[in-house]
Order: sequence, then structure tokens, then C-alpha cells
Amino acid sequence: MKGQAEDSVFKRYEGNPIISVGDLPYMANSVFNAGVAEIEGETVLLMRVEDLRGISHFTVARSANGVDNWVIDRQPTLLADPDAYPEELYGIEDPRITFIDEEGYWAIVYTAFSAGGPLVSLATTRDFREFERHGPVMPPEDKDAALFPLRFDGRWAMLHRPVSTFPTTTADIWISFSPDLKHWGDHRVLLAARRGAWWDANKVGLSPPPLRTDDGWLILYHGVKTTASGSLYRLGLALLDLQDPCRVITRSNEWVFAPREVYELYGDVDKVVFPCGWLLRDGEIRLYYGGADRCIALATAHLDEVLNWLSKHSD
Ligand code: BMA
Repeated sequence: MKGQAEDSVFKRYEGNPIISVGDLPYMANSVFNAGVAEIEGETVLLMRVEDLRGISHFTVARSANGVDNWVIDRQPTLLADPDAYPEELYGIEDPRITFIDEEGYWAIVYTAFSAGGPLVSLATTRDFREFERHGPVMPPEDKDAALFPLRFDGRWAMLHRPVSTFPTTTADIWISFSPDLKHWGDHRVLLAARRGAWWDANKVGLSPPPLRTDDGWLILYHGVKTTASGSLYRLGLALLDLQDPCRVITRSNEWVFAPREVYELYGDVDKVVFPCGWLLRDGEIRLYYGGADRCIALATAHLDEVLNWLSKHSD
């Protein structure tokens, strides 16, 4: 279809949405924005579930083919624990998962909704059954964080999205470094929101974790356009230097994926596509994304086509 350029790269799975609230074995309001991991060939989704109070927790779904026959934990897998972790007062949201080879565990950075607003917390797991919390790693207001899987010159790197209110509200993607995954510094802006009428004006945030390719770290980020009828969440691409992730090689001018289907256009929050995880297998990307804050959907793309699209849609 002409005028819908984004269709050419990421293709929606025809059975979307792949998981909706009715698939859960317990009552909840919605299920969306899932992180993803692959364990011994099995696909594991760490799904954000919003309960009937409006507070979110995480529940695991497992599938042999990553598409259907999801086996979902009977109870919430990881609940907010505000007694021990006060920053989780209003729940835990939007997990992004990175396998840390050096440690042999998965690191999960997620939004803890604290009394002072959203902040970034870290947890680790070896099996998605037992989790170890490491507490907040960035103060509020900050979210949309993910780790790189390896060190750069001895330091870990994290992308995240603090919010500034000076001189007007602006939300850019920052990069920070750490010797131990816990203490972070050397903060700097990596991808700034554009201005004016752009699709990614004023507010951007990382979507899934950086994906290692031969050409560089592939970044998929969301841009939020404020319109008279609310916010519009669309996705764009960038590529970072493999050795120096502070160097942006390219950034797309146009968005590559945008709300179009009913399950993306209408929900608790309309017009939202919000991926927190993707997998690369045999040259194919599988993108797991939340639709309109109410369900989980899947889109696929060939990595070489994604990189080709990016090279043609950047300055
Ligand atoms: C963002 C995050 C996401 C959510 C999106 C749209 O700020 O909170 O969890 O999907 O807004 O509501």
C-alpha cells in the first residue's frame, strides 16, 4: 500500500495479538510491553500485567516457537515489593532483558513507579523463576532503560531516558557507564528528541535493548508526538558504533513502524506500539510489542532489510 512505508520492513504476524488479558490464568486489566529472552531454544516473555487496581507486575509466558501455545505462570511471577523496595510503591513496568555473558545471568532493567515518579531498577535472574533485586540504578524521573551485553573499555553501558523540564519538558535518550552495573556515571545525551512537528519531537525513549549487528548496535526507539487527540507512539531506528556506543552512525528521519491495526489504535492508551524486546535468529528479527497498552503483538523483519531501510532513510 502506498503511503504506508513502514509496512515494507516489519511485518505483523497475522494471528496478532499473540497474548491478550483473556489468555491470563487470573483476573487482570491488561497485559502488554513484554521483555523477551531465549533459553535453550524456548522463548520467554516477561510480560507487564496491570492488575485491577492499576498497579503493574511481571508474569512469565513460555513458548517453544515464540509465536503461540504460550504457557503462562498461574500466578504473578514478580510482584512489586514496596515494603522492601519502597520505590516500587505504584508497581513495576516495562522490563528490558539483556543476557550478561560474563555473569551467566539475565539482567532486567525495569521501571519502578515510586512516590517521586518513575525510576530505573535492576534485577537479575538465571531462570525467570527466581529473581534477585539490586534496587534503583537511576533516580526519577527516568525510564526506558536497557543494558548493553558487554563492557566497553571495562565499563558497562546503559541507555535510559531521564526527563528534563528546562526550559520546557524534554525527554532525550542518554547513555551512562558503570564499573559494576550498580553505580552509574559519565552521563551524556545520545539521541535527542527532535523539535517542532517531527514524529519524534520533544520525547523519545529506547524501545528494546541494543541489538548487536556487524554494522553497529541497532537501536529501535519510540518517538511520541503530541497531537490534539493525545500522544502518538511510533518507532524509528538508529545505529551506534560497535566499539564506541556514544557515536551515532545513522538515525532514521522517518518512522519505521506505527500504530495501524485495531489492537494498536484502541486500548487503555490509544495509538501505541511499544516494544520492550526483540530476538535475532537466523537473520530474522522478532519484535514483541505492546499494542495500545492492552495486548502483546509480534512483528518480524529481516535484519538486512532493516539495515538497508535505515541507510536509505537517514541523512
Ligand atoms: C510510556 C510507558 C509505557 C506505555 C506508554 C503509552 O510512557 O509508560 O509503559 O506503554 O507510555 O502509555
